[in-house]
Amino acid sequence: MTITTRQQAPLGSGAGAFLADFHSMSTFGATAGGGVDRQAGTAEDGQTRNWFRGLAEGHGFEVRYDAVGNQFALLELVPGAPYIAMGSHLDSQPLGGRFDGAYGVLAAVHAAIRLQQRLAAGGSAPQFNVAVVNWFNEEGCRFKPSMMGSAVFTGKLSAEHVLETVDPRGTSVREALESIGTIGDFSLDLAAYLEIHIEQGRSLEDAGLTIGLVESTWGANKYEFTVHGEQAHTGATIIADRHDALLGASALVVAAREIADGFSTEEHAVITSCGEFTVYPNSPVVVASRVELLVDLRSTDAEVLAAADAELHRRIAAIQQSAAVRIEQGAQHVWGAKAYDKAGMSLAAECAADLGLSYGTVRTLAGHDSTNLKDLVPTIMLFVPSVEGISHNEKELTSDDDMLAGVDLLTELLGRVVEGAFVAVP
Ligand code: HGY
Ligand code: MN
Ligand code: MN
Repeated sequence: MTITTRQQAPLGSGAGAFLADFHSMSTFGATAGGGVDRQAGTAEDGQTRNWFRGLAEGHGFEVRYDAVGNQFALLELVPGAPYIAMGSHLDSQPLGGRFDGAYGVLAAVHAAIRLQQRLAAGGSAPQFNVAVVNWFNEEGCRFKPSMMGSAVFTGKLSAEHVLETVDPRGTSVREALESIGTIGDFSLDLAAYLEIHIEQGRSLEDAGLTIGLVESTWGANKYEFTVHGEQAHTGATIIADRHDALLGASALVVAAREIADGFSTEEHAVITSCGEFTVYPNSPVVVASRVELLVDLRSTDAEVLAAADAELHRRIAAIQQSAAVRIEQGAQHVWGAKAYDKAGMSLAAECAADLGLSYGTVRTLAGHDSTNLKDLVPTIMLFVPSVEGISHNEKELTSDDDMLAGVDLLTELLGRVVEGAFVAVP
């Protein structure tokens, strides 16, 4: 891996250590295609968590876990004071990229280490403690819903419900966390939250910017549907007698795309997809009895999203008739199009300007742990560019220079936040 220097942050500021750690971290669950596969609560997730624990403990942090496996690396600077937390997630999608989430956790711990070194060298007095958090199961692939650990932390889901949630093989979150030994009873007194993440889109790259200041989330509605049909012989059953669950489910997938095309305006796009689709019994000679699928709808505008959602439900009623199936709606996971803290964005902009980094405002299409945290405490969300916007893909890439610029910015921002520039000590 090559280490490049930039004018704003010459080597010696820990750039080499960051890149070496990023390289080491990326070996856990490494895939042949250059990505990682470490779904929440798997052995590979456990290995990455243990590695992160060793890194943090090696720098004098204390590592603790809460009831749903959120991992906290604590740097106590002011005994008894609340914490400024920074973090993201170390779990990945199946055949995911090396940067999604993991970059943010590593950037956060390096920012905290740099702050620790600055404070040891003298300077201003901190008013807060610092925690680096690896939130459990942000990705939501093995266990649904996504952003699970941060949802419990912010009171949106109960720990009991989450611990009983099972993966497709029937293993519960509790069993998975116990098997990797990362479950505890810690709770954190939190004052503010900072997160840095790769953009996972192409707007920063297209604009030639290094830093995105996230001004708001897109709204998202994710639905689990089960299409019920009746198992039959694919050859011997006449069409009129069929209740083909696969036909109904396919119509639903096509309807979702048509809704995205039909409801997007120049101002407010609608994005829909179906990323999970399971056919039963999935035999070449059997008309499907059941299909389980997950459809998501997203938009920047709450009214547009509501209109798209209403249309989806109209289409479902029509598909039930035309395909002679029954469509049942199960769990849903919804978050709103909501703004991040404006004062936090201004503070991050000041820091970026002082470091000579180019920046602009962006909205986040993807959900992040900060999507939950911002509803609990003042939150600042930052992006660095993704090459060609590729994400949830082994080819996901962010340049070394951009990663290092993000660590520099997070360090600067953390230093000011810990001095009281964002939130006051209660
Ligand atoms: O955007 C998502 O759906 C995921 O939670 N990151
Ligand atoms: Mn992520
Ligand atoms: Mn992701």
